[in-house]
Amino acid sequence: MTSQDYINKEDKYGAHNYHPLPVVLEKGEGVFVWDVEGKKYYDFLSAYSAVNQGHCHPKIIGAMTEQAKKLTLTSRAFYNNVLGEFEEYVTKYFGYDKVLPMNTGAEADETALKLARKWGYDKKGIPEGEAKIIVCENNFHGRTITIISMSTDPDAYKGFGPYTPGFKTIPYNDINALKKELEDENVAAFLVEPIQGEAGVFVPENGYLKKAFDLCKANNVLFIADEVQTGIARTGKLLAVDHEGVRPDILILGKAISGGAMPISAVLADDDIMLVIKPGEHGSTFGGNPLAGKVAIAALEVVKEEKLAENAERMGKIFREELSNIKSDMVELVRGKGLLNAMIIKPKNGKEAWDVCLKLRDNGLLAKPTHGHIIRFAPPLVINEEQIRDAAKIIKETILSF
Ligand code: IF1
Repeated sequence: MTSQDYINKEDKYGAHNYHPLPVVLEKGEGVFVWDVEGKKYYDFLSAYSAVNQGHCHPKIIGAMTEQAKKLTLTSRAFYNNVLGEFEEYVTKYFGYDKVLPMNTGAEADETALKLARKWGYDKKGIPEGEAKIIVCENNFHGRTITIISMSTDPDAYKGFGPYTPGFKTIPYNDINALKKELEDENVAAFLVEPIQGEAGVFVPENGYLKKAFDLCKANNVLFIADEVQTGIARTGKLLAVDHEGVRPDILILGKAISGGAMPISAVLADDDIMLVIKPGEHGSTFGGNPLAGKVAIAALEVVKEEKLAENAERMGKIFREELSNIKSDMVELVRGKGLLNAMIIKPKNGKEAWDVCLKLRDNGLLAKPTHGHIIRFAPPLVINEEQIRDAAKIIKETILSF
């Protein structure tokens, strides 16, 4: 079968809820992926920052294979010998009392919303059913109906109403707007991405997260960081909030907590927040399964052992430096932190970001535009200097070919 055969099959039998770049992958190793014709590519998306440790990392796959032969799932109806080990490991790793394990990022965000509302009623004394949660414009927290109810992107919410109430939207990176909304006694929490990924890698001004956190504390409001995309060393620190020394009241993790081996997400908080959810009030069939536990421990060990945060910091600097040397009127600007970067493309002769990504594919590098004119560049954090410079060269030559 050729790539087109695979594409046709997906088109015929699969829902049309995506518009993928036309490339059909069948193998991944480290920073590279291969298509069904054997062509090799640099993966500069890393499954939206889920494959930070590199494709099919031997340590992660080894842990997965070993556990898969023993016990994959018990459900939470019973205990198992892995969940406690994972819970101790991950809470000590990030410095929280407790963790609530889920599967996808959206489920973790939903869990955080439920925790915040329940905390608002039980601990802050907000009248039942009146809790408000503040979110930012251009946010992306997942695809469930409650999460798209918080979205300002019509592509995310149009046609899916009625929407979940109880959310207030403010501009990102605007402390005064937050300050004003916090005057409302019924606000339980502020949910924010430390860097807005989907919006196009918007890095807020230095100090924004710290000021926001301090304002929340001054108003007895929970600060919730969605680090599903920015966490796990992607921005050059273990967490993006670490750049400002902020410790969120609720921390949301997903994606690379499993190294891309399987869906694993987690919500971390201290006892005074986490224990407002009582037995039987929340959960999921696969949440905290033994296979996920072993995979997550291995994936997090790799981050430390291979110093992926430090590497992301160093390689990110080299990458932005290389890209800033591209002399082309197609490149409006390059921005990012660590190895979460984006290039804003100015259309030229009718060619835009999508066309650049098609040409990048032909030249052996995979990336995908977001919001039409922004190309996100996010390789696995295991990338080395020779590879990052080689990739930058491909990007430069591709841009200059227009
Ligand atoms: C798709 C976007 C990125 C996330 C943050 C929660 C979630 C995500 C900050 C939900 C997920 C994914 C979803 C994926 C593409 C990708 C994405 F383009 F959709 F917006 F990364 F920017 N919080 N982001 O980024 O996690 O439920 O997906 O596990 O929907 O195509 P999930």
